[in-house]
Amino acid sequence: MMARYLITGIAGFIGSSLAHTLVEQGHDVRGIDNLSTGNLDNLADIRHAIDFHEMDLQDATGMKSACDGIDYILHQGALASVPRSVKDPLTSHESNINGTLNLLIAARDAKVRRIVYAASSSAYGDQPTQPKQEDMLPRPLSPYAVQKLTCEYYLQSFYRAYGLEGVCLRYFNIFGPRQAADSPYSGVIAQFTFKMMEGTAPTIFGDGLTSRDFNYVDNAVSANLLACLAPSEVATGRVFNIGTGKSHTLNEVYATIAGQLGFTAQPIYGPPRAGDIQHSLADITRASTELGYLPKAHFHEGLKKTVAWY
Ligand code: UD2
Repeated sequence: MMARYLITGIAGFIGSSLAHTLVEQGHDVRGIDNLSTGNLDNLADIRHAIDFHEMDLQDATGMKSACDGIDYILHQGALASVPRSVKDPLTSHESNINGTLNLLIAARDAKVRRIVYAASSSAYGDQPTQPKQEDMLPRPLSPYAVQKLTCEYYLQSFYRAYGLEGVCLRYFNIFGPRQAADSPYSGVIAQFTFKMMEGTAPTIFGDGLTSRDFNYVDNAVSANLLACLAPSEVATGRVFNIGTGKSHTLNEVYATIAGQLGFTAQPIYGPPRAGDIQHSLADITRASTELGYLPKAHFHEGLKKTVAWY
């Protein structure tokens, strides 16, 4: 059945990927973005098929009209990045927490059926046990992790207090085409690819053995669609890890991209970044068994498509 979707952060990396899939499937797509980090180029080929509004999440009147008549909200809009939040915690707080709260109030008043939230694996912080399971105690290390975790709690409280259905997807390092590459706050795969294509050796922060559960964007898109359609008793008020169950080190990522591009220079090693976690790996049992989530796109094939896109 066709449904009406609102995507926040629609001009960003994951938001625009969601928009392409939903438009292809024939759904009604409305999208908002304040274009602070998003880019309308990401929507160029589907711009005619979506109802786009340049708008900030903190604009209460704007959120009211954005939520009007919507079935599902896919809330991707945020000032992402751990180091950005370390540098300027207040600005990212305003965008990530105040913006989300403002959206939740509008969604509640508009009687939106369900909101699916882009939560973050950073919530686990320096929790030492691997792989990460949703029931582990969160130990956030950065302002960004605190902000993303706070909004999970806000979603849960809006369900309990007002009956607004919310599902939290804890994304583990999503990568793929359309991820911005030209900022120091971009994801590592995008930055490494961009720099090597320019002929500059990227910097690896730390010893190169830092590892992440890198998850290709198509898997995150499918998780969002499953989260909208899952029965309420399974999904609502709950948190799901959206990773792959496998991790790769930064040295491996560097070598793989370099191999694909024929880039021969050795990496530069720098000190670890403040707020960084050493290892991150998802246990995806809950999402698999309860949402039917299956990360079909694998790391190497995803990396090939990503490098080819830039
Ligand atoms: C965090 C979250 C992720 C998502 C993301 C949004 C964790 C484990 N993951 O990603 O789920 O919410 O934030 O922004 O918290 N690095 C380099 N060289 C560079 C750039 C990065 O070595 O030029 C390192 C960086 O220090 C880190 C790793 O690469 O150890 C990954 O960094 P990232 O910024 O791509 O993602 P991360 O893990 O902060």
